[in-house]
Amino acid sequence: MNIILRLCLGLLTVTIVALSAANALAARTIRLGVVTMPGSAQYVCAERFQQLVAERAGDTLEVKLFHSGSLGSETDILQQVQMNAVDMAIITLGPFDTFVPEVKVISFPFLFRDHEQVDQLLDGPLGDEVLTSLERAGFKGLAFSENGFRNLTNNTRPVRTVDDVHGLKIRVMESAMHKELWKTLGANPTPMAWPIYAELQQGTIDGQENPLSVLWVYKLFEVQKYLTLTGHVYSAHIDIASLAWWKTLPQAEQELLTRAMHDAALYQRQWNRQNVAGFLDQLKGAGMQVVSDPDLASFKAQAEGLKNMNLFAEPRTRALLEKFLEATK
Ligand code: EAX
Repeated sequence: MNIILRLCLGLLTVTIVALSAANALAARTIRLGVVTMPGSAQYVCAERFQQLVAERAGDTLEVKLFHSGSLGSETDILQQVQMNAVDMAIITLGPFDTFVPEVKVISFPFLFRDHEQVDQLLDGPLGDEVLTSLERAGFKGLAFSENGFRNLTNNTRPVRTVDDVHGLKIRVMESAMHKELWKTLGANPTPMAWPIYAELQQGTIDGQENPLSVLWVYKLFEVQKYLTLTGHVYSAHIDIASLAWWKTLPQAEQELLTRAMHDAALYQRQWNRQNVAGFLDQLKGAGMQVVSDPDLASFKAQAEGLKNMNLFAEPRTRALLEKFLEATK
């Protein structure tokens, strides 16, 4: 054989061997989306998950994080997960209710007594029932991490009783349940995607409601004067995968990812809870005026009305609400 041809064949063989070795070594990329930025509650969970997957399967799987609105709003991310343009996501529970109505039950106002009760129910059969229900919309539900208990802030007046809410323009998540809740409490709610700093600054809205970590991380204390510790809704995140994508994974990978997300969620909930008191001190230090003991009975009495609204009329939603109300009695 001609020497040149032989050299060429040799080179080709070396290239093919090198390419297939590289292929075997290259980890497959999992695309995971959160709407919020580094340091936020969603991101802390995502980052921990990324770390755990690297430790446990770093030579086969690699998690790439998309954050800070780079994929659009939480509703946009959910749509991308449905279509498997994104593989996984950590999303605040609110926007899920337009995809699967019964998930809103977890956000029912004043449902949970404390974190212990949250963990007991969400990590038990009722939580599993919610995770499974997501499959109807093309999501594989893996675990619950959290935003935390939500509190009201506004620029108009200190809110001490539900009467003080009257007429306030409050931004709510893209969720039917949150909109209805604030209407019932007497506010004028406007659904808007996250983030909302500019709208608060410009005065398009008077207030908003979110857990303390969000007020701190997104510097909302710069554009909001009054904070009331209402704790009106426990705001979970649901940590999901695209069901279509999930079904293509070998069982061992499904198990590894489920465990990693579960561990990340437990870690993140502890992180969130340990930091609540610190965030409150920092918000006070930054000049927010805090009403720490509002008349919650007045809020609860009015929020009760939600139970009998159309929001919960759909049979599966009704049945799940009854179960959660019974379990938290
Ligand atoms: O974490 O849109 C919201 O109010 C959410 O709480 C947001 O994810 C901030």
